[in-house]
Amino acid sequence: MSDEGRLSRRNFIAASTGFAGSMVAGQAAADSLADVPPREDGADLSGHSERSQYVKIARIPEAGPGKRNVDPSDAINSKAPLDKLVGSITPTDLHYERSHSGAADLDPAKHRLLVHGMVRRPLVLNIDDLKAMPSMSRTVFIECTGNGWENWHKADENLTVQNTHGLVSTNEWTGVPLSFLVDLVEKERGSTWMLAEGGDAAGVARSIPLTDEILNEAFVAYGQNGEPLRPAHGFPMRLVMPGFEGNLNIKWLRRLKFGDQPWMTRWETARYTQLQANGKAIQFQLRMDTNSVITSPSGTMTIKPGYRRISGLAWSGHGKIARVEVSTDGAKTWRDAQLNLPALAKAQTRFQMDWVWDGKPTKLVSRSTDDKGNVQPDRKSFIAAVGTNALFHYNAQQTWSVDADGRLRNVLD
Ligand SMILES: Nc1nc2c(c(=O)[nH]1)N[C@H]1C(S)=C(S)[C@@H](COP(=O)(O)O)O[C@H]1N2
Ligand SMILES: [Mo]
Repeated sequence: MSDEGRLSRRNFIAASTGFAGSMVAGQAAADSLADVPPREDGADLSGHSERSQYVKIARIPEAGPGKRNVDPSDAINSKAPLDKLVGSITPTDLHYERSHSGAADLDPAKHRLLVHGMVRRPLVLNIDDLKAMPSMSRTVFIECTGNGWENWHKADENLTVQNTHGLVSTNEWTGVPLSFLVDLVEKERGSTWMLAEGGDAAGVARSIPLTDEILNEAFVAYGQNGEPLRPAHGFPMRLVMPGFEGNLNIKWLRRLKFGDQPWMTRWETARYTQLQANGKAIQFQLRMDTNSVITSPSGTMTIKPGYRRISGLAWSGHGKIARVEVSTDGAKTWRDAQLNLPALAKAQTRFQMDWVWDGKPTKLVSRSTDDKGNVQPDRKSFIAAVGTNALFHYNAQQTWSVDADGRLRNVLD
């Protein structure tokens, strides 16, 4: 065991048997089950299982930055409860959702995918055609470019980590590699762009540059965490674009068109462009940057002095998470957190660290580094570089303040 592990065990035992902790771990009264509740009868077996009645966990629909507690019919996205999740996989029904015109439930028997444009053999495929092709499975995060948009200008101190960071999730997706489809339709060499279009009313369509990375890694998914996609996530088929902005992961996929230049759809001209400090906008800022957040303890939670475990999630659209550092003194000093391995490329990685809180007001911050050397920026340098006109791709370090009563709040730094 590492020194850190040994330290952690000593702290845990000291805290739980002593003065400080909220924990109940203790020496067993006797060599018997006296302290352990009796066995209980079970419910009837069923077609599928529900969460425990003791577990309250749900997404929250929101209507945009600062627009909380809205009627679900006004919601534009529904955020994942990061504060209540453990490990690195998001349960399917809690994967965040962003749908521009609701969640269509398409009939797979009628659904078709057209693959055409600069190809020698245009094809129309149905779901059975896709399932007959060689498949791959990959665990990746999908993140909306709007994730973090709550904190561009000010920090509402009553936000939870679900409010600030709930537009990212990690699932295992199964489907057909884009490279297989490209070969199948015999894409022409001169085609360097691909249009992906959805079959929902919003008509979301994006131009995607066919870099080697994208040709090697993108896929058309029909499976999600071992079952068919859920309607909210694009049933019966969606594009998965590991590491790139959520909006490119086109749901209810009905068309892939190959060409030699971008189509300049309204989704990449009017929308999903980034207004810079100088008033000019950036187009096609497609990569999701290195990011992390402490999920426990986090905004609105209350802690007691003594031993506790800090835990959170880190991710990068560039590759694997190589390191996460945590500061418990407002970014003055940092310690390396432990990463729950394996850290998969372009997937969320859980980190944890032990901490003994002395009861004095302080600030908790995390900072991630990926295997390409990208370091998550602090807020001051991030804003200095990007300005505050922007809306998307916020990846500055998240700070939670802890006041003397142990209450955590969302603060800018
Ligand atoms: N057809 C279609 N595809 C879409 C969208 C949409 O509204 N329609 N939303 C996009 C956006 S903005 C994001 S962030 C992701 C969200 O995927 P999820 O809902 O599975 O989390 O899907 C993208 N693909
Ligand atoms: Mo998004």
